[in-house]
Amino acid sequence: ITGHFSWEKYLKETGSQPAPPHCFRQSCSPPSNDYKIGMKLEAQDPRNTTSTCIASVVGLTGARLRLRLDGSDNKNDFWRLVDSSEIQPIGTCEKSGDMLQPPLGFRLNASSWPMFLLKTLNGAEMAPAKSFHKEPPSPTQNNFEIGMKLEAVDRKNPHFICPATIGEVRGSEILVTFDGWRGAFDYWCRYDSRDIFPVGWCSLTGDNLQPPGTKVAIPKSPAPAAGIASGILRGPKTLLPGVPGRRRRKPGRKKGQLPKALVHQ
Ligand code: MLZ
Repeated sequence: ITGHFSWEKYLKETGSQPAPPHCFRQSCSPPSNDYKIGMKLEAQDPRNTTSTCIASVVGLTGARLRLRLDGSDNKNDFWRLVDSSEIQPIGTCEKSGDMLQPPLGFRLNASSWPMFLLKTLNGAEMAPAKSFHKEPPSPTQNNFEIGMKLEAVDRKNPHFICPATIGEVRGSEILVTFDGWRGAFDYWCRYDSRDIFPVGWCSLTGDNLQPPGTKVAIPKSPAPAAGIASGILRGPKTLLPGVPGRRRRKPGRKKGQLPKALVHQ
C-alpha cells in the first residue's frame, strides 16, 4: 500500500525544494497511456541498442509500459515511457529499410527467427500509431542544483519510481541519490535522462511513487577527522534533515568517548 507518502509534508519536514519542471526532459502535461496488455510494438533491444525488435506490452504503470521482447524470456522486462523515442509502431523498421532482429538471448535457434517473426506477428494486436507520443525536447542546459528533490526510476528495480535528491552536479551530469537508502541505489545520469521526473509526476500519471527508505545516511567521504567528529557530535545526518537521528553507541564505548576509528593514533 502506497499513497501514504506526501511530498507536501516531506518537503516541509526536510526543508527542501523540488527541482523546477523546466529542468526535466518530460512533458509538463504527461502523455496519456492508452495501451492495452498484449499489444505489440517495435522497441530497441535494451541489451543491444542497434537492434529493433518486436515487444509485447506485459504491464502498464502510469505513463510507462512494461515491455517484453518476443522470443526472449520473462527475466529481462524493461520499462519505457509512452513518449519514448525507443518505441515505435510495427512497420516503422521495415519502412526505413531495416530488418527486425531477434532479441539478445533469443530462445530458439537463430535459423528459426524468420518463421518465429511471422508467427508472432500473425493475428497480433498492434499498438495504434496514435498511442505513440512525440518525445519532449531536451532542456538547453543543466539547470539542476544540489539538494533539489525529484522522482527517479530506481535503475536496480526499474519498476520503482522513488523520491530522490540531486547529490552533485558536474557539467551535464547529475548524481541522483535516493532518499533513505544510504547511497545503495544512487547513480549518475545526464540532466536530460528520461528516468527522472518532477515532484508530482507519479500522482499526475497514476504511477506508484515508493516512499523514501528509512536508512540513515552514512557520513560523506572520509574527509578531515575534525569534520567527521563534529558530524558525529551533532548526531548522524539523516536523509530527513528535519528529523534528527542518533546512532547507538557500540557496546564497550563509554558515553562521550569517540569511536576508535576517529581517535588519532
Ligand atoms: N527490495 C529492495 C527494494 C529497494 C528499493 C529501493 N529504491 C531506491 C530492498 O529493500 O532492498
